Amino acid sequence: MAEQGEEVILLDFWASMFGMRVRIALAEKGIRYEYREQDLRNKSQLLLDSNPVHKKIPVLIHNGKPICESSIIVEYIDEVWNNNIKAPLFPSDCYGKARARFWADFVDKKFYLCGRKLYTTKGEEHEAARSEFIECLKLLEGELGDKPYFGGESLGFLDISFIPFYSWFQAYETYGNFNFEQECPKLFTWAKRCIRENESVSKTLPEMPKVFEFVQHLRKRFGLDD
Ligand code: GS8
Repeated sequence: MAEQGEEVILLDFWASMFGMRVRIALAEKGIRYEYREQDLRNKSQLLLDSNPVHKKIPVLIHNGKPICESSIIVEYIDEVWNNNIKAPLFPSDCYGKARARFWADFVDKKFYLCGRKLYTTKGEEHEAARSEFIECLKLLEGELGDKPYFGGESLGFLDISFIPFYSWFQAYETYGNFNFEQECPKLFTWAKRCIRENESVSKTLPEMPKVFEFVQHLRKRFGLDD
């Protein structure tokens, strides 16, 4: 729990998988904070001042000091509020840490971008993105192996980096025309487990149909649907 007199503010947007990472990490550590929903089409001065480089959410403002980039924020949270209730988010060995960071980086650089293409492109580009997306899922499933969580027995950094995307799966499945459970049964079971066993996750992830509706609006705005 944040110490008395500490001020923790989160600039976020409800459907953002990057923002969800931070919300899950804060919930894991039991930190009280002020949530400030941002209008990304009309950015607040606070957001522009807090993240002048990327001008993106999420931004965590801790005692007036902004921290940007979701993975960096999650690591910060793990380091600052390391006292108590829950185990650290990273494994204690350096190799395990490096591995968790590597795969989280893969989620950001490869998986996220392929996923976006499923609902923003058509034709050949879409077909290529679809194959690549399923390949990414299978690689992640390989990294999970037979473990309950990516880091072992409990929710850790890579789980937190990846599970927010689950709330986008109705959109991914619909526009990517595939079935997650059939393609990657172990990963599907992992997603269900993350939600079932962790209130930090179940309380953070929005309902899939709500995200799906949001994606439908995005497609209309991009001129992909009428
Ligand atoms: C990505 C944040 C991001 O894309 C992170 O924090 O991990 N690498 C960053 N934020 C989006 C909303 S989620 O799709 C955002 O703020 N977009 C506003 C914009 O691009 O103008």
